[in-house]
Amino acid sequence: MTALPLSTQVAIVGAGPSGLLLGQLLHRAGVDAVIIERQSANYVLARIRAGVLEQVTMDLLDEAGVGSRMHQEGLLHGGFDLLFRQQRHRIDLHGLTGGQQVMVYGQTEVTRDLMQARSQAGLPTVYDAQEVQIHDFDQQRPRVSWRIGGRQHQLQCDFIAGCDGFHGVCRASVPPQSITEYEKVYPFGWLGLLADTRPVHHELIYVNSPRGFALCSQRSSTRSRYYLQVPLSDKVEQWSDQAFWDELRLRLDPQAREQLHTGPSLEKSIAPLRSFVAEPMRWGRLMLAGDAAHIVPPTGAKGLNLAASDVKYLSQALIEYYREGSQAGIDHYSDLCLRRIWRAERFSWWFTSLMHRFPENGEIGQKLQEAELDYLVHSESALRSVAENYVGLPLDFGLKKPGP
Ligand code: RFL
Ligand code: PHB
Repeated sequence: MTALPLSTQVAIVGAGPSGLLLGQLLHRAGVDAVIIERQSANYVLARIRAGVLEQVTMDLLDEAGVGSRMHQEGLLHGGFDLLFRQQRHRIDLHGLTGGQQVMVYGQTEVTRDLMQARSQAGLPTVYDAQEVQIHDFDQQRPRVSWRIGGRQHQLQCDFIAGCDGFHGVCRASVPPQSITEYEKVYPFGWLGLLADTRPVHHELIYVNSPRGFALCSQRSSTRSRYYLQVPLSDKVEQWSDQAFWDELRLRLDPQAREQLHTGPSLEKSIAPLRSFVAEPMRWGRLMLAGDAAHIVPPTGAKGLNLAASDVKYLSQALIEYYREGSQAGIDHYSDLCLRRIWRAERFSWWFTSLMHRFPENGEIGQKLQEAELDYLVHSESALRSVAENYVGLPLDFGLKKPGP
């Protein structure tokens, strides 16, 4: 293992996709960084999460020099299906957006590619760090400390990048009076199942059924990922594989039901759904990126993509600081990110509201949802709006001034 320096330019807390991608972009620009992660590398790789990458994220992975396996093994999708009232309607992303597509390539694989590039370059990463704490980020020389076994460690730096996810230590270390948090917790979760079975369809199917939402996704032509809306009180142990497949079948249309291939699960877990934003995303020399600063419900497939765009803006700001001695990018970082984040928050909230069952909204809520779905699939403008949000906003969106 590479010897750990006592000081670095950027200390990155968290080795999820945000932290690893930031480390890689900084390395390619000659900026030094150390990553400190509380879990083991294998634990991080075992988490099954996102599956859909926007063009902006693909471009960023290319820029970081880690895109080649994604291009070989990932699946480009030019559309997806919406299923309601037993009928499927294709959203032609490619046609509606002037040729844009999304890439189906799992977060696990993105993380694996980034970890491999980092270890090949011999860059310092600390795994299994306990009691990680950040200090003095309102002063010139912040520090990060942690313990491994019985030994205490400390790293001095110019900046701390808080890439430690929703439950991390970085956002929690900011004085509460300096931060505003906006939050909505949804009254249900997603039960996910991964299996080595042929996907039911060559594109994704988002399902609004009387029994609740379902999603048919995939990781490859032989590996499927499915989700079911379940009450928050459900425990994963209550759901046998058979019970999952039976319930999924009940939420599909007759054709999909017939084509569904079932098999033993490789992984099964329940994720709660929330919308969350912390403002601002920078205090002194601490900058937050990714899930540390914001969460979207996964319906719009935006979480990992937002993390990637934060990291793009943050790496640019830090590189500008070291190359040109300019603080401007650091000063604008939070505002630049937040405009794009709120747009993605709105879309993810809207798509979640459209596709899930909300019994607490009563019969009128149900009727209004049905009317909105009906309008959507019969209006080219409405379809175009969904498509342009799903494929993602351009990176310079935050730079453009809001209109009059
Ligand atoms: P992560 O991935 O949570 O990584 C944070 C890392 O920080 C570590 N950590 C600490 N390290 C040191 N000290 C501490 N005190 C620490 N506390 C935590 C953690 O161990 C971890 O390794 O955040 P990051 O890097 O910002 O990445 C964000 C993405 O993981 C997330 O937004 C996406 O997975 C969201 N998401 C999706 N996003 C998409 O763009 N497209 C999708 O299709 C998509 N599908 C999903 C999703 C998330 C889901 N779940 C489980 C919430 C589907 C699901 C079901
Ligand atoms: C996934 O494959 O995990 C996935 C795909 C699309 C979403 C959410 C999750 O909207």
